[in-house]
Amino acid sequence: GQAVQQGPRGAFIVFEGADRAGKSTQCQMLVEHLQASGVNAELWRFPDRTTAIGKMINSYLTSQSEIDDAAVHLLFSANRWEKREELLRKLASGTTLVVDRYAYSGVAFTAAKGLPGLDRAWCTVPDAGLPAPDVVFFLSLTVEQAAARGGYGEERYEKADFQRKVLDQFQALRDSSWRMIDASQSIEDIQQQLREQAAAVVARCQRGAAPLG
Ligand code: DGP
Ligand code: NA
Ligand code: NA
Repeated sequence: GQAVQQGPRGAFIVFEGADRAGKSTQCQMLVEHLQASGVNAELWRFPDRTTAIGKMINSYLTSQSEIDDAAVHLLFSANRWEKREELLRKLASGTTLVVDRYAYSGVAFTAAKGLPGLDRAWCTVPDAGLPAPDVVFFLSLTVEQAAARGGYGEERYEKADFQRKVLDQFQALRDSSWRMIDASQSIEDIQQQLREQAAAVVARCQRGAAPLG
């Protein structure tokens, strides 16, 4: 149903970056900090592997299944669309959402494949109309720095050459909502910067920010 807003809405905070940049750790810490500060906040992530569509995505990422590249792109997007109403409802009811990846990953990871027809313009279309975040924290880390941290995991996209292409795609997607965070700093230093910037965004929403684009 239609989201009915009664008080100030929550902030829609997205984390983006290549694999191994530390997004999940920082998201978790930020949500716990917000909650401890009295902010009603929840941690979300995309892909959400718990839904029927998310289970197909999980099977693809762990190489238990092969799915056509265009088709899996649409599944990742559908996984965001299927959460749209709940996302809007939560924000309208005053809950701040800290979201580990969103549509920027959707475009970057498919466009990085460099397949004919699946360029950035094509990749962007299915996500058009999803709510735009208030802020995107981009955790910036080179492939060499990620490798120095112990490297990548076993999932489909976790290869240095591919991650380099993903980073190139992310560069092209950067917009005015992005805040670049140097992810080579210590966990504590990164978290401190995130807390300061997140507090400003949450305060802006509490004062009555513009509706979500
Ligand atoms: P994560 O659970 O955040 O580690 O993400 C799993 C992997 O899926 C990771 O390599 C990033 C990639 N990914 C996240 N969102 C999308 C998307 O919308 N499309 C594609 N193609 N890949 C995505
Ligand atoms: Na990953
Ligand atoms: Na994800």
